[in-house]
Amino acid sequence: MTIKVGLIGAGVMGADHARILTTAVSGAELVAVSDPAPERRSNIVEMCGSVRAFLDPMDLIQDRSVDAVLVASPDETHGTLVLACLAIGKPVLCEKPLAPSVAECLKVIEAERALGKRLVTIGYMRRFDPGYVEMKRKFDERELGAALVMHCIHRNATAPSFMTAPMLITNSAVHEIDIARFVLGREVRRVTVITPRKTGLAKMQDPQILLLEMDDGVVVDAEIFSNAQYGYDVRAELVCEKGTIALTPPHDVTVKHSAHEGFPFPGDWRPRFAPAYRAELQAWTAGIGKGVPVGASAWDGYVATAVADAGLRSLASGRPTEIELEPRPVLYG
Ligand code: ISE
Repeated sequence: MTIKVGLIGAGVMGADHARILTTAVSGAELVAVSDPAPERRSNIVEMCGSVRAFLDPMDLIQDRSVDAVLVASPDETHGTLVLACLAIGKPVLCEKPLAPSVAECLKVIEAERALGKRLVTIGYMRRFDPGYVEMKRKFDERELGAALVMHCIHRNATAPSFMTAPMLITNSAVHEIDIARFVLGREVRRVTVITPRKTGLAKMQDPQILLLEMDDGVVVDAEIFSNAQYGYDVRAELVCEKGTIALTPPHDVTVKHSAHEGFPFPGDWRPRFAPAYRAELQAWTAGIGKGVPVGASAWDGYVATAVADAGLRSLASGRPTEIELEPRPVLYG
C-alpha cells in the first residue's frame, strides 16, 4: 500500500521533506503541495514530478487523493491545519510546534480525544536520531544507575532575520524540552531562563540558558545560542550515578591538515538530522499503513508548548516558573 502524502508549506523544511519523501522513503508518494508562493509550489513540482499544486491548504486537506497531510507551514498556522485534518479523520504529521499557544494545543487534544484515536504526529525528529535513540536505550538498561543531570548544547551558525529572543525558546529550545522528556521519561515541573552576557553579533538576548527541573529531581541545562558563527552544533551528555552517556558528534571523516586535526560542522540542522528526518517520515508513513501511531503525539506537542510558555514567562520575569499540566487523557497512555 502506498501512502499518498499532501505537503502544506514548501519553505526550507517543507522542501526538504518533499525531497526525502520522494528519494528516500518507501511505500509513500508525494501527490500534492500547497504554498502561497507560486515559485515554491513549482519548485516542488519540478523536483518531485507529478504533484498537484494547491493555493488553499484547506483544498489540499479535503482532496480525496491525499491520504495523509504533512504540515510544514509557519508555526501560527499549525493548529488550524491540524484541526482541519482531524475534522475529516486524516492522519497528519505537523512540524514543531503543534501550536504556539497552549489553548490551541488543548483544542487539538480535545478534538483527537473526541475521535478516540491518535492521528496527529508532531515533528520532533530527534526522537528518531540514532544518537538520542541509543542514549535512551542505554539509560533505560539502568546499568548506569539513576540520572542526575543532562547537559545540552544547541547552537546555530546564524539566526534568520525573523528570529527573536522569545523564539530561541519557542523555536529552538522546544527540541531540548522534548528530547529531555523523551530520554528521561519524566515531566518538567519548573523552568528558569538565565540570560548571560549577550553576543555583540545579534540584537536579541542570545545566548540563553534554560534550566529544566524534572519531576524526579534531575536538572537539565540547555544552552541555546543561535548566532554561534562556526556551524550547527547539537550536543548532549546524560550524567548518571555510575557513568555518563554522551552523543558523539556525527561526522564521516576527521581531517588532518596544516598542523590541525578536525572535522566539519554542518551549516544547519538538515544535514545533522538527515537520518532522523528520513527515519521519522519512513516510520510515520509505514505506521499509517498499519494504523499504528509513531513519534511525538499531540500530548507531547502540548507539553513542549506548555513548558516553552512557562519559559517565556521566566525570560520576562527572570524567575523560576512552575509548570502546571492538564490531566493526561487515557488516549495518550
Ligand atoms: C529550527 O526551526 C529547527 O527546528 C531546528 O531543528 C533547530 O535546531 C533550530 O534551532 C530551529 O530554529
